[in-house]
Amino acid sequence: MRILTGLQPSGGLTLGNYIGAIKQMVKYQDEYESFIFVADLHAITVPQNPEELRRNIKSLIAIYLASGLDKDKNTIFIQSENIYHSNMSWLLECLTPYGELGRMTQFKDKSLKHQNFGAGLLTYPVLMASDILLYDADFVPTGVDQKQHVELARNIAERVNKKYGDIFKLPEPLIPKDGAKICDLQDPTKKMSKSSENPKGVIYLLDTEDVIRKKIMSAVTDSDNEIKYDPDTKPGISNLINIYTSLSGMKVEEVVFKFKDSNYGTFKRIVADLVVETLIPIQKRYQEIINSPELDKILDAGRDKTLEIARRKYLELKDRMGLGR
Ligand code: ATP
Ligand code: LTN
Repeated sequence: MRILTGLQPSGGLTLGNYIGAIKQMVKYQDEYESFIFVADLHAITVPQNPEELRRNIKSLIAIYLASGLDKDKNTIFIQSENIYHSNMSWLLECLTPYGELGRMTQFKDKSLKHQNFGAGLLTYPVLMASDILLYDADFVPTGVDQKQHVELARNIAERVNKKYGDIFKLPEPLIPKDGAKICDLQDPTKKMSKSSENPKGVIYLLDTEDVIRKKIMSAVTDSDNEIKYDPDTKPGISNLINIYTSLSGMKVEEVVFKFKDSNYGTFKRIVADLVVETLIPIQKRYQEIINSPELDKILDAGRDKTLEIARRKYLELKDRMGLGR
């Protein structure tokens, strides 16, 4: 079985991205044939600074590797280095009803946030469908926010298969059942997000140990000083329990039982220790990888392998549609 997934290189990955996306990829590499990429073409659907974008692309690859993605178990590549993603996207755009794209919730949200946005913001999910369908992915690991896009990819595949014969495999989203949503430390009713306005509520994967500890120690909690899991009435402490649970591999009930007699200060310190213990080794490996020639070798191999696979799929649809000679 094959999976394919990617993140956008929009800078400053958070502990939420690590727990919700990267840690899952590391788990899946032992269960599936994995294609992992950097969605840089998706990133330009909103304005980007070119130097910053290039730095973020490389940085994301180094984060993948430093977090434990094994180059021998995954095909790792950069989306824009494979021309067939955008070529395929054009073919699929012409086969996708305009109205269907306007109904995507992400488009509705993002088009309100940005002024004078480009047409790419609307066609974004078709490019995502191309990413998925080019590789016959069985499953697409992703957050709930992307479920609608994976469903669109499946609809596109069904439609194309009906019209031109069996070309595409029908993909399914793979959403972790126990996957906790990590919340902002200053506003625990909100998702921890890299585009947050208040960096104090967000743990960035490359934050120093000192900064990580300070942010966790000043996380907003309630005043009853009782370690209990109740996201509705105790969102702050429940968020810290979620962080501890996700990083330790323990169950929520086990964590609550273990710390039932601790006060908030002690529990925060223990959560901070675990976050530091998790992130510092990743940061060390990141520093070793970011400027190593190994990185280029991995990306060259990923590009060459995916060009071969994607080319075949693209030519198949192009041919069946009657394009070219
Ligand atoms: P933005 O601020 O640009 O919306 P983001 O940090 O919210 O970005 P995305 O780039 O939308 O993150 O997320 C990539 C993937 O990371 C998501 O599909 C989801 O799986 C995961 N993810 C992001 N934030 C969290 C979070 N707070 N908790 C759990 N998973 C998360
Ligand atoms: N839209 C996704 C990134 C993404 C993706 C994909 C994920 C682009 N193409 C294909 C899975 C499969 C996001 O913003 N998280």
